[in-house]
Amino acid sequence: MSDQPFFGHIIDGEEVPSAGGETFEVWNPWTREVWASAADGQEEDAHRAIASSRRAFDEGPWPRMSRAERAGAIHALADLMEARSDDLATLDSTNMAKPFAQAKHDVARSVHNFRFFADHQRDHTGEVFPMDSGHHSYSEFGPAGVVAAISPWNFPLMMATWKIAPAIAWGNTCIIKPSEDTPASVTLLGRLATEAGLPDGVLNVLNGHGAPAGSTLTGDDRVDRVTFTGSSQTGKLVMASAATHLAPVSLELGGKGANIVFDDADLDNAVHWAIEAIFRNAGQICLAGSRLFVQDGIYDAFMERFVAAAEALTIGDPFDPTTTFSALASRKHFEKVSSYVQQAKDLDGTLRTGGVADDGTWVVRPTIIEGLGLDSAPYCEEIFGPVCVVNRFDTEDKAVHLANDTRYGLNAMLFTENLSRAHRVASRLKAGTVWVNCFFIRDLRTPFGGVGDSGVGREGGDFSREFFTEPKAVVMQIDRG
Ligand code: TXE
Repeated sequence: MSDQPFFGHIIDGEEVPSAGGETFEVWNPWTREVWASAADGQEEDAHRAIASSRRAFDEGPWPRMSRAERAGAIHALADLMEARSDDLATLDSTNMAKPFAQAKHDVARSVHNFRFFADHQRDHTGEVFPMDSGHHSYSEFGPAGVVAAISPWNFPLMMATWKIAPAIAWGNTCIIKPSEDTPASVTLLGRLATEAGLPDGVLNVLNGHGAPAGSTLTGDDRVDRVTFTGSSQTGKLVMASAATHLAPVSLELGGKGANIVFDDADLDNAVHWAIEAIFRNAGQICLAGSRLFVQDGIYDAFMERFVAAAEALTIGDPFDPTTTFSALASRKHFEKVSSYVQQAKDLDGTLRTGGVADDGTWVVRPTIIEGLGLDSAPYCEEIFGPVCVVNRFDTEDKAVHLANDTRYGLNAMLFTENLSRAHRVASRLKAGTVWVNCFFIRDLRTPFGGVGDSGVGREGGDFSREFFTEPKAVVMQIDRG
């Protein structure tokens, strides 16, 4: 028996292996070693998780609790997460080479996800529709049922909690399937849910691969909602699978975010956020500012500082407190990102800095490329790594055209000190979120999601309520005596 950690499924409050004993290896991308194993969920395991969540919804206390009781239980889970925040962050850093300080930041945001949605459902209001006909109507938001949530590996804990928190807050039960690359932190979250006393089956964790674990969940007619974050390609499969039983889907998919820097930008601020937008988490962010457009008048000054700031990032062990940038999350992903860097070179792009670290690690250094064609793959496709493709522009119209000329539309950034321009351009950009003079700042009440290949639907605040509940209209006749 190995003494490596093992991450089982959490079903009905217990951690269990797959019924057939299947497991998969869990890698540490910084050391490039296997450090743990996890249960590899098969159809039978998925059916068991669904049956458990179904039972918890149909017969258990959770959907029938008062809103205040549910909020209290979720806050208790958030308290435990805070107490174990170093452990949760350690698992994400080990599992995907996220610098520890960034992993801690993710845990804090994950805790906030739970606290926010606990309070949001507890304090929500319905609407009243006064009618002229001697009736009045009002809206009511009841839980939808069993939610299947499928999450990716780039923010293992944070993306999972972004789905679990509103799902369970609104009285649903939830099965989360983390990415097979990063099962660790979400499994610990499942253990904490048991410890916090959440009723059995309210939060089940099913470990395993996209198929059969994920696809069994999305295609099962006992599942009432499917929420997914991942690639656009897999998103289409998930939507088709959920359509077989007409389960509503919420899909947050890839991105190729435009970052526009106008001549009148505050240069220090623009450089700071441009670095964050493409090199935080080694660029493995759907919201990355991977297409950078810089206006002619500021181009040279901006690029000089941008390149210098990229070169000043400290590459290293994610647990070294001085590290700001580390390896990519898996060998497969390292190979994908490396191949885009190679394509850029083959296409005669100019590498201003960066490139693949040629030392056997899975590091692609902070990379900045100029001179690529607007139809080239590294410019058009989601690389999902620390690779920024830069172009210059002259007019505001041109910048808007370049930014919008993509299949994606998750987010965009723009930097200007001109107030009118900021509003004008923000409103013309085809994107779910536009950040002006900043990046990555969120208010959980706002809609979050994307346009085009970046997704279907919005989550956040009342948008999450719409998705995770069955809104109902109640029409009453007023007895006028
Ligand atoms: O994604 P997948 P992968 C993009 C990014 C990355 C690429 C591939 O460009 O390089 O996708 O990454 C589960 N039914 N993003 O292969 O396949 C899978 O097990 C149900 C952007 O990791 O989309 C995992 O839990 N589930 C993105 C999750 O889907 C299935 C974040 C994501 O995996 C499934 C991640 C199926 N048929 C990658 N197949 C973002 N938007 O942030 C797979 N899965």
